[in-house]
Amino acid sequence: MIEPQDTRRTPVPREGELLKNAEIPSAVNDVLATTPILDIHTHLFPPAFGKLGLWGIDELLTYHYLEAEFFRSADTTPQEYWALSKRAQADAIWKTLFVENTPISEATRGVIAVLKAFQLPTDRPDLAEARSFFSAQPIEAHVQRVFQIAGVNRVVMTNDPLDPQEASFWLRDVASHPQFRAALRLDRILCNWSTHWQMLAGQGYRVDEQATGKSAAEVRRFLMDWHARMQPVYMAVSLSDTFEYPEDTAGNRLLREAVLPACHELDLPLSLMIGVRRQVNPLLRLAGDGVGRADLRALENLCREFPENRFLVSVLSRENQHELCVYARKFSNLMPFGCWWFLNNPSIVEEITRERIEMLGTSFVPQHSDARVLEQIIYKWSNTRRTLAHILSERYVLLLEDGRGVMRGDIRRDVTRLLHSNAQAWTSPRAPLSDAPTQTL
Ligand code: HDL
Ligand code: ZN
Repeated sequence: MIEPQDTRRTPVPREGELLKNAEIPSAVNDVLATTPILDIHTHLFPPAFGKLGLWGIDELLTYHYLEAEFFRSADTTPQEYWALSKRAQADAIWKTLFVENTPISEATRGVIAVLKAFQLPTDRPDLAEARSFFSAQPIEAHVQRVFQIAGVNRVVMTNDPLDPQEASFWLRDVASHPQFRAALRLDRILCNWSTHWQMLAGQGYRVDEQATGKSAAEVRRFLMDWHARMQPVYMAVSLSDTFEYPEDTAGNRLLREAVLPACHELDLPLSLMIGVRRQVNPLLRLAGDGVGRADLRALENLCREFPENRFLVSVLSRENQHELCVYARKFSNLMPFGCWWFLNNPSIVEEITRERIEMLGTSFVPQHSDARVLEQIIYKWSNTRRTLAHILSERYVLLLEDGRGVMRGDIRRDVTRLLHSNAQAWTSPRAPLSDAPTQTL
């Protein structure tokens, strides 16, 4: 049982002092509130990428999580909704989910938390005041303010070299931003080779539809070229729930003969995000994806066959979480990360985080925001701190009761590992043989 400490009368213990049971919750909260976060997976872009970087109230409200909820409560069909302007879509979502209904879902409450963070009213019948606030924000200063409120010091983007809109920025040598690091996303190559192989051929890479002959070597050359442009901190792919390895497919051939050797040569992890059922309802567009339980023996085979490669792994099905923890105990080249997408709800985050701590201690990355709109990192990370706070406090009280004292310094080391240094260690070049300083994230 944890008794809340009344901090008004008692001084805050120093880093090296043993904590009493009642001092643990406030120590945990203090440390969580002051530990900078490295957000290892987002869809955010810095201002230099123009309209690819989403921010402001209209983007917050037309988030695909909210669109999915909107279609359940509105008398608007998807076809009618998609014909509306972005502003009209945001107005419709605000009216349906925030005025005519109470915003108590995770995604609706998140928008409320963002408005509150900027001292904006949260109960207005329309968006006039919110719109005038956000439109008055100079974007670079706004980015700094959002990162500061969220307690985030770096984010990793999702960068698709075969997205013509995004590629045009990279090919114009877009300025890098110290708080936004790249991740080289490979879905079009590894999951949709038959649709996209001609894009590489058109750029001068000697590849063919079956990914035979020189194709693997040429895809590896493509990866090296884009590594030079983007300087990614990992490569990544989102895989369906039916992903099998080994299996004789073009994607698996390129995974084995191009991507994993390139990751090893560049000392980069490969992020595998497994369990999506793409477009179960295409009418909902980005909101149309679902989830399926995957066969994680594919992951087991990859970790065993490529012991020199590092795998950053997030799985989408709640039913796959426990086995992911067991695999992480078997393979130290496997780093579980995040409570992804449909799992990023406190009821499930709590269960996943508890079993990870029970089986892995602090050797995992508990969360990523997956933010698509800049200001989402504010609520996604305050929710994570809220969930982590009581789980960690309980662990420390259990440790005390089992016979080992806990100092604030222990908590700081543990929280830093969970929120920053595990991700940092896995996304920075490992120390080279020489003692030359390495570029860190
Ligand atoms: O594939 C991914 O990176 C997923 O996160 C999808 O982008 C998904 O649409 C999403 O935004 N989930 O939160
Ligand atoms: Zn994502």
